[in-house]
Amino acid sequence: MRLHYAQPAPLTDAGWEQQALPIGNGRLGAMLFGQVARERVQFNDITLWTGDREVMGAYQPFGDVLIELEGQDGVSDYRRELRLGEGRHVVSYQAGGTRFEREAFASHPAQVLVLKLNADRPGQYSGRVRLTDAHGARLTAQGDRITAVGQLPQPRPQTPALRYASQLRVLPSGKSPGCTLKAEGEALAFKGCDSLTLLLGAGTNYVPDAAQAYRGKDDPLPRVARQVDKAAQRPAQLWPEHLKDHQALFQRLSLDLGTSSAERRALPTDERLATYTRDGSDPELEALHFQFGRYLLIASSRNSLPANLQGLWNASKTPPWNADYHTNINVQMNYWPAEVSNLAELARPFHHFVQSLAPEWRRAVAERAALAQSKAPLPPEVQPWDNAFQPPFETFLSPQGAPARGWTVRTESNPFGAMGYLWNKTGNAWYALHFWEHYAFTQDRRFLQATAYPVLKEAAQFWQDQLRPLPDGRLVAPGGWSPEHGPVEDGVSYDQQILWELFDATARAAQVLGDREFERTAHDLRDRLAGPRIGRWGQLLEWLNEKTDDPVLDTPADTHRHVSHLFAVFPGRQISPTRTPELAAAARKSLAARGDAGTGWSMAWKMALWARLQDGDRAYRMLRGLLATPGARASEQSGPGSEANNHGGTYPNLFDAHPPFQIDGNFGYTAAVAEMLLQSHDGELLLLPALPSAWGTGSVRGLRARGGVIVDLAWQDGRLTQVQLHATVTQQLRVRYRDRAVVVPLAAGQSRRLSTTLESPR
Ligand code: FUC
Repeated sequence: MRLHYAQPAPLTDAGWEQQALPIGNGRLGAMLFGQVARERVQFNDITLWTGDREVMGAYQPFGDVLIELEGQDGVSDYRRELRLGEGRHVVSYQAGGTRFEREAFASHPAQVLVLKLNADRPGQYSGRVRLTDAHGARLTAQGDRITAVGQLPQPRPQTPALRYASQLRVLPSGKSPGCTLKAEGEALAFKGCDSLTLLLGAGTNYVPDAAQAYRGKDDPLPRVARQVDKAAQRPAQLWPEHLKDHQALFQRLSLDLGTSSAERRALPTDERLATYTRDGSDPELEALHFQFGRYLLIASSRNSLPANLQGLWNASKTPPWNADYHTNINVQMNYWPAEVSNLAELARPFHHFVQSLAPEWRRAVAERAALAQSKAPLPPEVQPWDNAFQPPFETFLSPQGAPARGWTVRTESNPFGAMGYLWNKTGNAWYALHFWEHYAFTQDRRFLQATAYPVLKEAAQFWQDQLRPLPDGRLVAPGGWSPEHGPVEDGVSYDQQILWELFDATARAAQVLGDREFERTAHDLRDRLAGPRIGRWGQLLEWLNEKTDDPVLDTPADTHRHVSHLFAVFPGRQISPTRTPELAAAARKSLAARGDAGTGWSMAWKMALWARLQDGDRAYRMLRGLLATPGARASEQSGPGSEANNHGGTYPNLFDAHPPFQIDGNFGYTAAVAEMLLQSHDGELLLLPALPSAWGTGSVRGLRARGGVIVDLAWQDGRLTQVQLHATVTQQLRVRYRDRAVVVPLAAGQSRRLSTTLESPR
C-alpha cells in the first residue's frame, strides 16, 4: 500500500502536478517534492478562497515551508514513498556516511502538519527553514517560530477580507550539545542538530455561515498558534495518535484483485505505471489506485469544506476552473466513493456545504424569479446565454407566475455563494440525492429526519413549482441543458432522470418518516414525468425529441465527454438490466457510441456505467484507459465531437489527469471499482455483478451496501467462493449472485456467512 519513487519531484509546476505527493487532514494539506538539499513543502488550507457572494474568485495556495540542508552531497540509496495505510510520506537517503530520513504527515487530531527530520548519526542537521506566504503576508521569525499573518485582497469594497495566518515551529531534539537554533531575518537557522520536528499550523476565518458572509469574527492567528503549541507540548504522541486516527478510516476496507509479479511490485510507481500502460497485468497497481482514491478522500474531506476540483491541493493562484465546486458532475463524483468504500462520514462535509450555501442559493433563485416577475428588461449583468431567461420560460416561476420555492445552482460555484455559467437547474436534486444515499447506506434515521428529508423535500417542492405539462400530460423540466452539450430546451433526459430519482427518493423518505401526503405527491410527480425513450438507432435519447437534422447530436458519431443522459443507469437506478432490459440495451448502445475517450472523470463515469450494465470486461477496458499515461490510449478512442485535449489518464504520482490534474477521476475510479464488485441500488445485493476476466482470483473485505450492510467477498477463477455479511440493522436482505437469488434474514449486529450457492451453512 505505497507509492514509491527513486528520485525527487522537480521543483516545477509540472513536478508539482505530476510527481509531488499529497498529504492532508481534510482541511490542511501539502504537496511534498522529496528534494534532498532544498525541500519544498507546498501547503494549503481548504478554506483559503478569494471571491465573495458575487465574485467567483479562486481557491488559493497558502505558502511553502522551504528547508535548506547543508552537507547533503553524494546522495545515494534515495527513495521517497507515500504510505497510504499510514497516511505518511517518507524520504530516505544516504549522504556523507549518514542515513537521513524525513517523514511528514497531516494530523487530523492535532490539526497541524508534522515533519520530522531524523538521521542515524548525531549532529548532522545544519541549515535553515523558511516559511513563505503566497499572498505577501508579513513574516516574522522569532525564537523557534515563524509567523505569517495576512488577508486576501477584498473582492469588493463592501466585502470583509478573508483573514488568515500560518505558523511554523521548529523543535530540535536529541542530545547533541552543540545544537543551536535561532532566527536569522525571516528564517530559522539551525546547526549541529540530531533531529528536528517541524510543526505547521494554518487557518482562515472562514465560517460556514451565510449570515456572517462566511467570515468569522475571530482572528485565525491565536487558534493556529494554539494548535501548534499544543502539538509542541507532546511531539512524541503526534505520530501514534495520527496513525490511529488514519487507520480507523483507511483499514475498514481491504482489496485484493490478484497478485502481481515480484518484478512489477519492485518497480518505482512511475515506471510501474508506464509498464502497466503498455502491458497491463498488474492487479496490485489496480488495487493500489482504488485505495489511493480512499486515501485522497480521507485527506481532503473531513469537518471542513468538501473536496474541490483538486481535492485540497493547489499551488496556483489561477487554478483550472478556479479549483471550484462544479455542480454538473465533478463535486458529486468526488463523493461517489464515500458510501460504497465504507467512508460514510467523509460525505458529511459535502452535506454541510450544501446546507451552509442554501441561503445564498435561495437568494439567487429569488432574484431571478423577481426579475422574471417584474417583466423589466434584464440588467446587463444577466448574460444573453443565461438559461434562466431563455424562451419560452421565465424561470424560476411556477406556471401560475409565483416564484419557485427553494434553491438551485449554476454550473460553477464557490464557498461564499457566488455562482457562474449556465444554470444547472437539477443540480439541487442531484445534491439532495447525496443526502438520501447517506441515509440509504447508514440507515441513520435521525439524519434522514433532521437533515436529509428537509433538503429532499425542498428540492421536490422546487420542481413541483417548475415542471410544465406537455399537451399529453407528461411533465417536463423547462429550459434545461444536457451538461455542456446541445441546446437549452424542455425535458432534457438529464433533468428528467435526475428528477425521477429525486421524487422516488423523496417518496421513500416520506414513507419512512410517515409523511403520507407528500409521499403521494412525490410518487405522483415521479410517475407523470416524461420518461426515457429509445431513438432511431436504438440509442437512449439525450433530449425529449430526437434530433433528426443535426450532423452530430443524437447520432452514433457523437462522442461528447458528458454522458448525462445515462444518469438513470449510474448514479441513478431508473434503468437496470434486470428491471428495464430494453432501456438498458439502449443505454448500452449510447454508451458504446460515445466511445472510450474522455477526460478523466468521463472515463471514470463510463467505467461505472459499464459496471451497472454488468459488463465487467468493458468496465475493465475503461479502467485500463484511465489508469494509464494520459492520452496513451487515445488512438483507439478519438472521434468527431471529442475535444482535442480530452484524453484523460493518470500521472506518475497517480493524480488523475483530466488533463490537467483534476481529482474527480481518482474518486470516480474508486467508486467504479466498488460498483464492479458489489451493487445494492436495485432492491437486492448483487455480488460480483461486473467482475472482469482479468480479476480471476481475489477478495474484498469491508465494502458497504445500502441497508447498512458490510460485505466481504472472495472469488476464484472468476467464481464466487465466499460471502460474509455484517448487518447494522435488522432486515430481510435479498442477495443475488448471477441467476440465483435468496432472501437472507439478518439481525442488527449479526454476521452471516453464505455458501456460494447462497445458502447459509447450518
Ligand atoms: C465540467 C467538465 C469539464 C471540466 C469542468 C471542471 O464542466 O465538462 O471537462 O471537468 O467541469
